[in-house]
Amino acid sequence: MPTPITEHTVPWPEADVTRFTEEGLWAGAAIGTLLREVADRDPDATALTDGTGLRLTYGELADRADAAAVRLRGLGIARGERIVMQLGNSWEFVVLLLACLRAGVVPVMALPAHRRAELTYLAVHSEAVAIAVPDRTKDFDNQRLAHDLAADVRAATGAGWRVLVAGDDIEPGSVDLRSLCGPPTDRAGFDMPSPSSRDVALFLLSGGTTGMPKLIARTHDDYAYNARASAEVAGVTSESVYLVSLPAGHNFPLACPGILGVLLAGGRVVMLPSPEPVRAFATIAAEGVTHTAVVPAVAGRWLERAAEHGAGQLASLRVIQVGGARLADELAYKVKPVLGATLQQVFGMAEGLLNFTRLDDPAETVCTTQGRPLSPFDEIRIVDEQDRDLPDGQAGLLLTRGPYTPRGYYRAAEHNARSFTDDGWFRTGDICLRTPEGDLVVAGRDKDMINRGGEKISAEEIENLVYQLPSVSQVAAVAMPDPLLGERVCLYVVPRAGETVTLEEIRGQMESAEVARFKFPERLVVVEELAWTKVGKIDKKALRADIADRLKAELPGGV
Ligand code: J2J
Repeated sequence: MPTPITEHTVPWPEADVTRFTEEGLWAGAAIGTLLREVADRDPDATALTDGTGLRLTYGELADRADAAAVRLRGLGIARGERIVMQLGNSWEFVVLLLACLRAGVVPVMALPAHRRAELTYLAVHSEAVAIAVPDRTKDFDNQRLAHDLAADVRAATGAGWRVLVAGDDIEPGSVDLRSLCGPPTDRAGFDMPSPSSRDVALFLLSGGTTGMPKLIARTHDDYAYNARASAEVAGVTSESVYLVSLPAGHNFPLACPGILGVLLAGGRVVMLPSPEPVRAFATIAAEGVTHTAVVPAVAGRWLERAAEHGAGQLASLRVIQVGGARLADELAYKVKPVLGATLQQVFGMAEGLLNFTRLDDPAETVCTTQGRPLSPFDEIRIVDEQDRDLPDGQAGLLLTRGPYTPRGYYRAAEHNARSFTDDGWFRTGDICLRTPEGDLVVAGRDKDMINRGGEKISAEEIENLVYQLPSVSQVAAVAMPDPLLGERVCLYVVPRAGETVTLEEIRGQMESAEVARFKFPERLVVVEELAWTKVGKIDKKALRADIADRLKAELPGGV
């Protein structure tokens, strides 16, 4: 039997639980129960479409979720057990998610780009008993890989392993998700006990500065609040139509307000597999989309498309949220004039704290800051290296505590001692300053991570993989600036004496290690020695400056 989750989570202190509940932030109900209540109030309203003609009303969606919850139990997947979710942006994603939230089965939100290395780690670390995947994506056979993981997972956890597949090609031994998530076959009432509101609802993945992403256990209470409060600040109501085009398992499109916030408000969710502008614009026009969320790199592509072909298709779009990485002020100023929608900057993290610019903020605030905390109960400190508070206007390390920021990562006591202060403040690793109006500006980062267009890559993870090459003596992974994605992975390598190292070789190594492709380094700088700081650490700041200089010099007219 997998270990109960509670053995490895860090709960909020009881005094906070009481305060958040008494203040009405925490609803004291499971998310699945809250969604059932929304559905019962207006069962005929449309809840979910996917641009291909599928349309589910709230009644149909809730009935399917209930039926799927019972079917999960029928498969032997019990309350509190974990299931790795790696579905694309499809209706099955939503139904299975709601089924889990109803049954108390805990999804672990993998990303579509994850491959064997990440999926094995997630399954083993969470002691998952099942995985949900599409049959395939483009040229990749997700179903095959899901089955191939079985032996490793069983060996590590001793648990069973079910493979749930969405698609046309269901192999023997796979569970067909379309029928699992299909309409109920009998009218018998739903008989499953509701999970406790303080139970873990799902696991999100941390942006990652360590070897592998940490798991973040979000409870029903805190995550429902996260979603509902985000819906309010984004102006989402039952009239809203929200387009999901980022990977749906990411916190941003999942609950900020995302799928859950929009459904809890009685609005409509539209699932689209990718944010590619031609199809996204057509879907916005066809579905009357009012709200959506993108990363800065996508905002840039949408701005280009609209500048060339006009924004006529975006007439219904009222709010475009942009977050996940720093949006350049120049791009921010173009959003409203070119796309016609109000920009809302979102500076968030799967660990909790969310900052939003407000819809009625002056243009300067919207375009030059990353907003302010969502909740009046969010606490923020900006401190120096010794944890001393800094005055407004001065950049420092951002610490936070609050009603939807858990007090520790899952199963990571040692790491928690570094990432959280003794009194429960989370060290975000972001360097921010606060304006006199209370808005935050993200000025940098004090964590060893590369933010590739919103995809977070741990430098340590890449370095560990590269060290497996015998020709490598020393390696450092750093962010190099990129006009499209903001940052890409650049490697500095010192080869062993007499050896050579090439980028192809390194990428080949990553390929055979079966890690997600977005982590593959895109530039190699071979050096005789690395820069070191006075305390004997690799000087990544100097390396980042070095690659930025090299890139500048390569530009036409560069020095
Ligand atoms: C600068 N850096 C940002 C921003 C995130 C909403 C939006 C984003 C995320 C997310 C999220 C940034 N400007 N606007 O979960 O719900 C960087 C910071 C932060 C890290 C968190 C959400 N928005 N970042 O990106 O967990 O460095 O969450 O600490 O993936 O992304 O990454 P992640």
